[in-house]
Amino acid sequence: MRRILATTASLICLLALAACGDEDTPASGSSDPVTIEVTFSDGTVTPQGERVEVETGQDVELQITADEPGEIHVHSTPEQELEYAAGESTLTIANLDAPGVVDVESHTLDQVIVQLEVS
Ligand SMILES: [Cu+2]
Repeated sequence: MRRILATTASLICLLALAACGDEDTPASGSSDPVTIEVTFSDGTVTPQGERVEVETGQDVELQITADEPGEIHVHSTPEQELEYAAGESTLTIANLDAPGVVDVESHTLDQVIVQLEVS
């Protein structure tokens, strides 16, 4: 009887492990960052105001291509200002710890690049 119970337990364990590795990543910051490609060119930015879903504690990586250097303003709490150079660079937005909508803006262009829906 005991042996059967033990076998059942390890079977459940295996199933749980398999399910875990599938899709649901924990929101503990150990998940991969969300990557967003951002292009600055001729005074405009792409994307513009696009909504992107992010989990609490998950980092966002902005892969920037720019024709001029500039600064990105992240309306998180506290706010973050991130500078980028002309050419290609990667900026990381971290510490998205509170649920809500966080605007990511270029004040140079006065445009909203993305809105992060942190949940
Ligand atoms: Cu701003």
